[in-house]
Amino acid sequence: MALLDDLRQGVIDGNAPGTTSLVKQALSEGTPAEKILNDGLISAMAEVGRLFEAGEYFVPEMLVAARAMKGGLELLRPALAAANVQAIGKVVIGTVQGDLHDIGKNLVAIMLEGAGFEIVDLGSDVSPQKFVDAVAAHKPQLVGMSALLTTTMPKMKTTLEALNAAGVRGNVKVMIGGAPVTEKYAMDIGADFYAPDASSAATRAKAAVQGR
Ligand code: B1M
Repeated sequence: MALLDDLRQGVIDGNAPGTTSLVKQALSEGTPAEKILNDGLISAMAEVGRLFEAGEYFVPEMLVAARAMKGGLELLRPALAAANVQAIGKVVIGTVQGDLHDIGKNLVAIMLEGAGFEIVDLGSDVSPQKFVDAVAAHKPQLVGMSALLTTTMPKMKTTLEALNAAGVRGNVKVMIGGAPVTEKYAMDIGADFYAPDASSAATRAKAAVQGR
């Protein structure tokens, strides 16, 4: 569809005003939010990653593309989180220490919100101690950790160890995810489960807190 192609290109080009106006247009034309997200925004970020790997894009280009994507994502938030169901539990979520990538984590938070979770979003670059403090303060049923860098994945293990050391690990289920993370890694470090994307994160989180 031409409009979603233009939207995808707008994100790749880092055109934030163009991205927001095309998302608004797509929504007003009745395009489903999931389609705008997948075919426009997410698909664009995959291309940005490819351009970065190919040496055609550098950090500044990734950054402006990410800003454009975030603006579009905010407009989709109400439609994506529209389930409007009663709270089924609380999640403390964050991107692990040393890692600034927060778009995927934000998307997971939106889908969890849509599945009925109350969200405590700690942001990005979250230290193990900050996760521990948030679990103690908010008493969630679930902790979600995101990592996009192979170099920051080990912080997931460190955070699990910190939760253990603080004596709060037994009170929560821990879900992990992010592009380099795998099911096997989740099992190896002692997380409860892994989710490959935002919608499966919501389904699996719901099943985990409801004991299914
Ligand atoms: Co960076 N970056 N980046 N970057 N960046 C990647 C991740 C990279 C794959 C690019 C590449 O080389 N192709 C590469 C990592 C290589 C590796 O370690 N394997 C990389 C690199 C190297 C870097 C720097 C080191 C670059 C540098 O400085 N030389 C640097 C690191 C900074 C740091 O964090 N300390 C860096 C910086 C940045 C920006 C700041 C410029 C920007 C981030 C802006 C922001 O997030 N606010 C950025 C971006 C935008 C990317 C790419 C292009 C896009 C990431 C993204 O938003 N994807 C990325 C390339 C790529 O992924 N193709 C790349 C869209 C998002 C919707 O998908 O985050 O995968 P994703 O989330 C998905 C799933 O993974 C899953 O669900 C989400 C939705 O379906 N998921 C979860 C995510 N978290 C989950 C948690 C869960 C469950 C599922 O449970 C809790």
